[in-house]
Amino acid sequence: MPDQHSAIQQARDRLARAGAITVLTGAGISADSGVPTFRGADGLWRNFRAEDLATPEAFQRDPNLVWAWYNWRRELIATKRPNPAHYAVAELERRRDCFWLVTQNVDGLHQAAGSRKLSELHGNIWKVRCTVCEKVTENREVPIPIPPTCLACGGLLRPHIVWFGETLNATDLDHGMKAAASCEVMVIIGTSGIVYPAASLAPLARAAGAFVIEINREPTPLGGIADLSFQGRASEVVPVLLDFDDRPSE
Ligand code: BJW
Ligand code: ZN
Repeated sequence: MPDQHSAIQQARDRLARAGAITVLTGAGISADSGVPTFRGADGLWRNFRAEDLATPEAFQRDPNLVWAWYNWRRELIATKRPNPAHYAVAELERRRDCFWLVTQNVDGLHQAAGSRKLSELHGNIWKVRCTVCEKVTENREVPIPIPPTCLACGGLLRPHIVWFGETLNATDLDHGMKAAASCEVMVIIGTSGIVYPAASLAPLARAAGAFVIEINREPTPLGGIADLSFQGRASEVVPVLLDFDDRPSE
């Protein structure tokens, strides 16, 4: 691994020369905005069991409990704002014709920062879906009355989120896979890289010849396939890396 200064230079250079860039983000990019991650010392799974709250079986068993948890998270996220890493990613999109953001996050902070070309692989906490007619609607009520019901058919609403054991939206996953397989540089920010199929996008990009840059506060399994790994806070490292000169160097 090169020293920090030349690694930054190398990353910027690769980004400046890349025709197509794909960014993959996870909960770590929103951690500096105050949104809890899932794993790790302060992660949600420290105090809550995923099996009790983030599976279709849990919702079937006790929808009100699951909704109470989502209300708590909606209340928390509603007070949070994008941080410099979200803004840097949005700025990169504006400067590039061939750009795609694949996020596992459900908090909507990328859109709040201005990102538009994105796939939300795991859904969005500000959308609800009817369990009967399957209509998806935006819903920003905080708290949402429990149990929430569909205005169209009266059915029970659920969060429009991909829980464990559920398949991802085929269009979003397809778009994410194509963006991974066709990019020249992939930038991975703040994901533990253990939840599939999202975790397979980095090796997919690498196998297709992409240069892979990882930014994370801690080492992850994805470090093994990254060409450059930066250990640090997303809000500090990402703006530095993405602040490159667009003119390609000789
Ligand atoms: C910072 C930082 C700072 C912190 N700066 N960095 C193949 C093999 C094995 C298992 C499977 C497989 N295929 C499917 C599975 C099963 C399962 C799975 O992957 N399980 C693994 C846990 C092993 N996958 C699924 O069930 C998926 N469905 C599917 O594949 O369907 C077909 C199928 C089903 C069953 C079997 C086989 C096939 C669906 C996955 C849905 C994930 N949903 C959640 C939603 C939770 C509820 C909610 O949000 O309301 O999505 S789980 C949770 O994890 C959430 C996240 O998007 C996702 C990823 O987490 P992420 O973003 O990486 O966060 P963390 O917390 O893990 O990591 C944060 C990182 O940030 C850390 O590295 C920190 O160091 C770092 N960090 N501060 C920079 N300031
Ligand atoms: Zn309905």
